[in-house]
Amino acid sequence: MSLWSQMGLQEGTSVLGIEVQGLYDYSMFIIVLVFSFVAYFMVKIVGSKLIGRIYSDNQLLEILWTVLPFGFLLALGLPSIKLLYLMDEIDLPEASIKVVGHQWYWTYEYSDVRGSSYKFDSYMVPDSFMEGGYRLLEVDNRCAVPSLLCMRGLITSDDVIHSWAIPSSSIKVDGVPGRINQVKLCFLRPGVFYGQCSELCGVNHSFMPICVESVSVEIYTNWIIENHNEVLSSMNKGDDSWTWWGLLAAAVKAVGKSIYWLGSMYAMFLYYLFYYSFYVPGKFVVLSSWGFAQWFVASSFAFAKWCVWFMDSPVEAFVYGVGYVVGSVWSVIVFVVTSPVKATFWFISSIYKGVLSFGMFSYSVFEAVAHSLTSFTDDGFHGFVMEQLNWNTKKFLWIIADRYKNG
Ligand SMILES: [Cu+2]
Repeated sequence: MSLWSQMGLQEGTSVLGIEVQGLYDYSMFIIVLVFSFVAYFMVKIVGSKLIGRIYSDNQLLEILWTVLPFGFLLALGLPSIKLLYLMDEIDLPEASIKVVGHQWYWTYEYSDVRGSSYKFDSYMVPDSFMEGGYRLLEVDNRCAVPSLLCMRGLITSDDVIHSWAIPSSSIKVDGVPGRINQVKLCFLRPGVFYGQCSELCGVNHSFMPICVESVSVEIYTNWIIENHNEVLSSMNKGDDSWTWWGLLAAAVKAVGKSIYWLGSMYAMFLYYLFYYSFYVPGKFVVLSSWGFAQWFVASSFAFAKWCVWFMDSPVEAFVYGVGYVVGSVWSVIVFVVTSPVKATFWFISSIYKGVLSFGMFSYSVFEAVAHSLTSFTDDGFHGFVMEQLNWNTKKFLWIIADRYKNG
């Protein structure tokens, strides 16, 4: 959940949440770099009397300030579009949780798990009943979901439009009367996650919070079978005392921190510029041109050997060299003259192959760069999550099968 003086997004609690957090940090990274760069040059140019000499009719500068923003926009847009489409992805859910918005509370209905249909209302806990916990966020009955199990949320409304939102998991789905919207619910860890109704729905719009409790698959499955209510866990109250000295120290710390972060961001920018402009394509070039490199090394070695021979006995080596070159040229001429069709075919096919491999090469480089640009979590993390999901799905089905094997 959000806390006082929080600058960034909330810590992601689903794969999508982490990806969106990554996109936010990445976007802020680019935006702060561009903003500080432009601000610096604005101040510099406004205070200078010699701008005409450097900046007027500077063709290179004009090309640069057209091409660079284009690249930045592309770098901002591509990952954003990718995540936008990933948000609509449901995958294969194990069960559904129906969420119905009312004026002004939520109803959760668990009716997809075999043999159990369970429904309860979730109201905000008013101040007069609060015993610790978070004001305006705590509810009497939390929506229980399993962690690391793929679930589907079906969101609708009974009266006006509401919106079911959990920022830390990048979930925000409108509950529209007469329609059912779906969303993937897959929390990465057990915990309590908060949200609020995000579509203005009347006077008590601010007082219908969303509180999701993510529990382990075993607990969830047994709970849904038994239809037991979860007990509100007591929470610690935050310390909210402050002094002027503390405020001053915090301000000094914040200024120091911003200077430090700005410096490290420029260093990081240069690192990534090098990484994506040279390292990624360079690595690909080295790997793909291995065959050519082998041929080149072998030829160089042969040539060096010939050079040594030439120093030893120049006449013999020279005659051999001339003979070799003439022989090679002669064999090409003989090949072209004796079988012109074959030679033409070979020539055209080599050009075709060359163009094709160049195209493939450019495409692979583009793909490699695009993939590393648009993914904020690594493949190892995805593999780990998939492994856990598979294992939890098995557990979920085992527990249900075990409970119902005797009818
Ligand atoms: Cu609302």
